[in-house]
Amino acid sequence: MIKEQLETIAQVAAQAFADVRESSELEALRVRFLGKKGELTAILKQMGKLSAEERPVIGALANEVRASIEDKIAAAAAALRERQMQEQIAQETLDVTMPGKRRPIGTQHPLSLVLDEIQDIFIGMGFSVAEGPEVELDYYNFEALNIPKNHPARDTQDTFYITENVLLRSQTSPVQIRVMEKQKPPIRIIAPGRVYRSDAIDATHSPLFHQIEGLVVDKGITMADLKGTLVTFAKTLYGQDAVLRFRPHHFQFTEPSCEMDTMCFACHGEGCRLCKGEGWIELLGAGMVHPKVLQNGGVDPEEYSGFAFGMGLERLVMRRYGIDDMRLFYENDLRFLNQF
Ligand code: 2U9
Repeated sequence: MIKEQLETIAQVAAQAFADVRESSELEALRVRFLGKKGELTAILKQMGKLSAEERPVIGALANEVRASIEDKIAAAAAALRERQMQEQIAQETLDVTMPGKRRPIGTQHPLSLVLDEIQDIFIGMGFSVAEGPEVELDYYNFEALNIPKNHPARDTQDTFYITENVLLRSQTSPVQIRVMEKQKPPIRIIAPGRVYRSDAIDATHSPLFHQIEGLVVDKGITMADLKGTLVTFAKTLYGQDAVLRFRPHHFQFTEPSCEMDTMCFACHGEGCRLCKGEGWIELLGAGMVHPKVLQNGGVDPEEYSGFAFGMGLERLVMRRYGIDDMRLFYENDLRFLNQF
């Protein structure tokens, strides 16, 4: 009777271990046959009822069945491990012939591209880059620049006022005033950055745009230094064959003042759509720093002189790449940005 039970268990076990798919399944089978309440364990508990001559025979058979079940457990465990490893290898197999997943990499924004180029040119001429607050005091943005309260020049650039005396800077010139206050001449800096004017946004106007201004203050600085520096800048940016001219102009914070134009690269002065028929394209404004402005910066105009300049970055970049709508710079349309 026990003998048949043992043989049955051996067959059932052989069947059961044939297609073990999961280690949890294997553990369940081990418990089912060899566990405390296992089927083989249950039979072994009946050994006590056997006769003295039967016990060794059944005992040997029982050990055989146990050993065969343990072998099957070990074999099934090894098979499970092997299969899991194969699955893992299959999963991790890297088919090096597969084309790589091209990670979309960012590009430099066109404004940053040209700003870096312009900064490198001036750094190459010994300038350093100065920065300052975009939320500025009315004093630094206007009064220190010889634009007193209720001066008409204030209206030309309608300003974002936060309070009576706090505003969003409408040009980066306040940075230069702050530098003059802190640093004695010689001073040779450029001040790039965001500026704000409450213009309605359209293809050529934006309430936020970027400027690069510059300032040189030292003993004996003349208009010749201004022209030499700005011609060198323009010819480095646009090529040695760029044709440039200076036109008299007026700014509150420089005297004398001028604007510098380059001959239109498209029509070579004939006049076309790009230069609005002028034949010339305005690049920047400049001038000798007004003595009052030097004083406001704590610099003695009797001992020192200086020149300053300013340019709008967006306009330069639009001309460089033939972009006719400055809103493209701010709308983050990847179809536009990925071209750079
Ligand atoms: C100090 C003294 C003088 C900065 C200057 C310009 C001329 C100029 C325009 C360029 C295009 C503004 O964005 S724009 O419309 N700026 O033409 N800016 S001179 O003069 C200074 C600045 C600081 C202490």
